[in-house]
Amino acid sequence: MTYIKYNKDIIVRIVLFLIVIVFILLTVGCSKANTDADNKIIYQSYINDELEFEGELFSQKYSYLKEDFDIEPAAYYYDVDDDGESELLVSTYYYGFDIYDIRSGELIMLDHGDGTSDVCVVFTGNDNTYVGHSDFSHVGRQCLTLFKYDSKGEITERISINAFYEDSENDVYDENSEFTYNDEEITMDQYEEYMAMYNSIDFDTIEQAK
Ligand SMILES: [Ca+2]
Ligand SMILES: [Ca+2]
Repeated sequence: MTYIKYNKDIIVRIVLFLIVIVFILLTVGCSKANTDADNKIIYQSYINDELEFEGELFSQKYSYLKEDFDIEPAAYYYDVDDDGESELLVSTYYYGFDIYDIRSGELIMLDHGDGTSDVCVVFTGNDNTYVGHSDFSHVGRQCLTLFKYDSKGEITERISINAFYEDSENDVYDENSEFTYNDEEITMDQYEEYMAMYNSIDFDTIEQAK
């Protein structure tokens, strides 16, 4: 009898233990999903002009798109910092994207472009996602700096890949141009290899925020 009771006790304990484990897993899973959904509610409130960012409504901040270029602001969701939650990307047309994140329930700007020599776009490569700051539209140079953000908004990795060819008559680089990777000189082949490793994300394939 003692043996059977002992076994029953063990079985009851194992069942209780499994119930607790399943409960914890479900709670963690749900809270993760909720956080992303909660964040999207905040992003959507901003897009809908129900929430200000730094004292400005979405329609005010991006009104120049309609006024100057006759286009509506395009907004997207993408996990820029690989934390499993979407960030909000708003196209600024000329300077790439304004990238918003949520920190303790507050809308913050994670990163943004700063002129045509500092265009903010999202890149992927090496199984990572990066915020890229690029200058591809000026004569004599092709500059790209990639920043890897963590979930707290800290930069954990910086990669810079540059080509300089100011003396070029037809504005293309060749073997004699200057190439750098993280400020170290590299060859043209190495430059092209590094550039092939990282690609800007295709906005036709990612979730649009409406
Ligand atoms: Ca994220
Ligand atoms: Ca985030």
